[in-house]
Order: sequence, then C-alpha cells, then structure tokens
Amino acid sequence: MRVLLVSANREHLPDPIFPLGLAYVAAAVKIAGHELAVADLCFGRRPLHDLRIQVSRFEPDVIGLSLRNVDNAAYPLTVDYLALHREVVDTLHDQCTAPVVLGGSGFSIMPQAYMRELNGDWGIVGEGERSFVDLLQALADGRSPASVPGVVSSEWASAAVDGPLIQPQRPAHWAHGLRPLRAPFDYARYIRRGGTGNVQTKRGCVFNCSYCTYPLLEGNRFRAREAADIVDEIDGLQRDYGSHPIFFVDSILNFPYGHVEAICEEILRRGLRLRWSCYATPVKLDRRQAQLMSRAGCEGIELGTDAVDDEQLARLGKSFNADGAERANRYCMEAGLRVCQTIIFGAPGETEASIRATCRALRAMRPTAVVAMTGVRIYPGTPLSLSLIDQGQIEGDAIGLLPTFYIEPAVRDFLPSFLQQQAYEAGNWVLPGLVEPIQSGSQRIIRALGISGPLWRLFQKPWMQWLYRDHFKRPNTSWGVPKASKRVI
Ligand code: B12
Ligand code: SF4
Repeated sequence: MRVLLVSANREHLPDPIFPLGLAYVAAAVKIAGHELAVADLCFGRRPLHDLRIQVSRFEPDVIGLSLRNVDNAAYPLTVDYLALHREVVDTLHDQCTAPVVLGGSGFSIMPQAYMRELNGDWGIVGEGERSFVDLLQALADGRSPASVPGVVSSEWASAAVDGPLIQPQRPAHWAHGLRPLRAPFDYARYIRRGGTGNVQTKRGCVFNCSYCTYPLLEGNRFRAREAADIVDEIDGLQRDYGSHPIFFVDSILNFPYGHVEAICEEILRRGLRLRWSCYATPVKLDRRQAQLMSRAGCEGIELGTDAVDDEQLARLGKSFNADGAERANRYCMEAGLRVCQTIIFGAPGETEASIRATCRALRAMRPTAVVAMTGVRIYPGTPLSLSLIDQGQIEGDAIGLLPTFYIEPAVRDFLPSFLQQQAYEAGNWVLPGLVEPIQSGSQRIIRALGISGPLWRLFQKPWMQWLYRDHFKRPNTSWGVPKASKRVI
C-alpha cells in the first residue's frame, strides 16, 4: 500500500521536537513492505499548501496522522492546537479519499473526543508500530480493522461514552529489531533548531502520581531495551549526524535502579563522549547514581519533584517525601549535574503554607532552574480526574479537548502574584503560562549561536538571570487572556 505519514506538530517552544513516535511507526511500515512517504509540518511557511501538493503527487492509499500535543498544558496563557489539527484533517479529506488514521500521544489521551471533533476514519490508541501495520493489512485484505487491538473506528467514536474497552498493544519487546526511521525526516534540522536529538530506552511507568498521563499512555510497568542496543543507537546517531546532545524521552530514566546505571556503564566502557539529559525521579536517586550519570555525560536532569512539602507530596501521590527530594537535589548538584526542579502549585489540598514551604525549600536547595506550573491540567482517566468526578466537582465528559485546569480555590487568588514575586527574586524560575523565559525569536538566535541542549541550563549564567528578570518589568501576565478558550475548576 502507499502510506503517507503526517506529523502535525508545529510547536517550536521550548524547542521543535523531532517526531520520534512517527519515526517508529514509519520503521514498522517500511519493514512490512509498504511504500512510504512522510510529511512533517513542523517547519515551512505554508505547511497546508505543501501538504496538498504532496498528497496529490503521492496519491496515498492510507494516511497516518500523528497528533502529539493537545495543548501546552500551561495556565493562564494556554496554547491550544485543536484548530491546527482540524485544518490538517480537513485538508487531507479535501485532497483525497484515503482513510485518515489518527494516532500519537495527544490523540491517545482523548481518542473519542478527537475522533468526533476531527472526523477521523480510524484511530489507534497507544503504540502504533503493530496496530498500524495490522490495520494496513486488514485494509489491504478488504477486512474491517475494527477488531485490531488498539484500533478505534468512527462508529465507536459516535457511540455512547461506555463503548467497548480499548486495549492498546504494549508488547514487552517493543524495540526488538526496530529502530526509529529518521532518514525520511529532516533530523539534522531538528538538531540545528532544537538543540537535542531524542532516544527512548524504555516504555511505561510504575508510579501512580495523581495528575499524570504517562502510565495511561505507556502502561504501568517498565519495558526496557538492552543497554548495548541503546548505546548502539546513540553512537550511530552521532556518526550519522555529527556530535549532538540527546534527550532520553523516558517518563523517568533513573528508575528502576540499575537501568540508567547499565546505560552509563556501557557509554563509559566504549569511551564515548556524549552529552545527554533526561527526566528523573528522586526515588532511589543516590550519590552513586548521580556521579555515574555525570561521568557518562549527563549535562542536565529534570527532577519531577512537584512539591517540597510532605503533605502535598502525599496528596500528589508521590512516592518520596520532602527530605528525599532535598537529598536527590543535593546528590545531583554535588555530582556536578545541572538540575531543573519541576514543580506543580495549586493541586488539590494546596495551602498557602504548603506553597511557602516548597518555595523556602527550593531557595535552600539552589537548583540550576525551577519550572513551576500554575494549576494542574486535568486529563481523562488519571487518579486526579477520577477523584474530582467522584466528588462531583466536574462531569466526566467535561474533561476533554477544552483545556481544563484545577487550581485549589483557597490559593487561587494568592498564587499567581506570589509565584511571580518568587520568580523575580530567584532569577532562575520559569513560569510557563505566566512569564515565558524565551520567545521564539530569541530561541532562534541562541540556537544560531551554536548553543545546544536544554535551554534551562542557561540559568546558571548570571546574564541569563538578569535578562529574564527584565521580563518582569513588563509581565505578560495575561490575566486578561481569553477565558472562553479554557476552564478552571
Ligand atoms: C519527552 C517529552 C518531552 C520533551 C521532548 C524532548 C525531545 N527532544 O524529544 C520536552 C520536555 C521538550 C517536551 C516538551 C513538550 N511536551 Co512533552 N512529552 C514528552 C514525553 C515524556 C515523551 C514523548 C516521546 O518522545 N515519547 C516516545 C515516542 C516513541 O512515543 P509517542 O510519541 O507517543 O509515539 C508512539 C504513539 O503515540 C504512537 N504514535 C505516534 N504517532 C503516531 C501516528 C500514527 C498514525 C499512529 C497510528 C500512531 C502514532 O506510536 C508511537 C510509537 O509507539 C511525553 C509523555 C509520554 N510519556 O508520552 C510528553 C508529552 C508528549 N508532552 C506533552 C506536552 C503538552 C508538551 C509541551 C506542549 C509542553 C509541556 N508541558 O512540556 C511541549 C511541546 C514541545 C513541542 N515542540 O512539541 C504532552 C502532550 C499531550 C498533551 N497533554 O497535550 C505529553 C503526552 C505529556 C502530557 N502532559 O500528557 N516533551
Ligand atoms: S509523574 Fe513521573 S513518576 Fe509519576 S507517574 Fe508520571 S512519569 Fe511516573
């Protein structure tokens, strides 16, 4: 079959992100023997025009459309990608009769809403490698793909909410014999513009943090690749595209204990000089782990701490306490790693006292940067949204594509200006949705100067703190930003 794979993501902040998931699907499609073309809408001034031309030239039998982001999950300056997604699907339907198959993380979080809203012909929830190839086979044989695990149909989407349960495919050895097919995309451009390449070493997360979608997307057990296979992939990337930093896209790289250690030891055994960064949890993060990561080229670690207050951590469903968070931060800093603390303010149960406690602790911890979210974006199926439905605070079908945030009523008025004051004083805080540290123009200049890697690392430089503080002189705080386009409960 002639298969066109389209990536709809045009977000360039914090960086343009190479469509790794679609590259995995592309690899599976190619191995299955289909004729393949890709359309990446990330760059280019007239993406829909270019897409139209490509569709009419290639004449696909089936189109796979990757929808990565629902919105930017930031409050109050929320960026919603639905209008773009709608335009892309309409363009595809106008241009040809090939069925459009929706997939990707954004789609998988709310498949029913997307199918209805975008008028997709088919959808695949979760991992696409096997399901998409099985769907292509069914279409080629003239069968309905409706019974393929993970596949949803337009009939399913229009049925009542409690339609048949979707069972995404989650093979244990998902990467066996499979490498993302980067060649048809412009990976080199992403490195130039985005600063980091991306590699996945395992799927899943065993934790159950109240607001988090990752276990829903990838399953709640870990399915890991062999260290040698991972390092082979990275080594190959450095040879093919020149030396460049890598971001490990795993939900958390440093858990279970032993996983990141094996990767680091393999990097050191081969004598590779790499630069990489990752998401990590404070759980079991000890001195040895931090030092090993540092020696193996880790230049920055984004610690999913969320709060530094015991009661608030318990309410968020975290598996560590404030002491654990402070210890993990200290071990990383002592090992020479740069640390970005990611924090969520305003989740259920938050009080002025817990906010102040977290801010005090962060001041004492002195991480390289802090990314602090105001409120929590609510997604279907998370422990948080289930409990809000249970308590009658929101209807189940109200949690969908309209960006909906929870901000604890007791701190709703106090939080934004307090956080801005903290950020102003600290000089190294990022408040997504409140005060952006960087605009796309400055981002392009920084990248053109050859600065690669996660941009939050720049906060170690006093000039960056000074520049960033300047933003507060004319805060964009947005208390007047469109209200109809989002909801707060
Ligand atoms: C790593 C990561 C980042 C890193 C990326 C670094 C890098 N260099 O790659 C950083 C920190 C920069 C980042 C930024 C953002 N991210 Co992010 N990120 C992730 C994360 C953890 C992993 C993404 C990934 O690469 N997965 C690995 C690949 C292989 O999986 P995949 O893309 O899902 O693809 C599989 C399936 O989805 C499916 N599939 C994909 N495409 C298609 C197409 C078809 C046709 C089919 C059939 C199937 C299919 O098959 C693939 C292979 O199995 C996810 C959460 C998660 N666990 O998924 C969030 C996630 C994707 N991010 C999200 C968001 C919101 C963002 C931001 C907008 C803001 C933010 N708050 O961080 C920005 C946007 C940046 C941009 N330019 O687009 C959301 C998107 C959904 C949503 N809620 O809107 C997610 C899901 C997290 C969440 N909150 O729920 N992110
Ligand atoms: S927040 Fe991190 S540790 Fe918690 S469930 Fe999500 S990915 Fe796992």
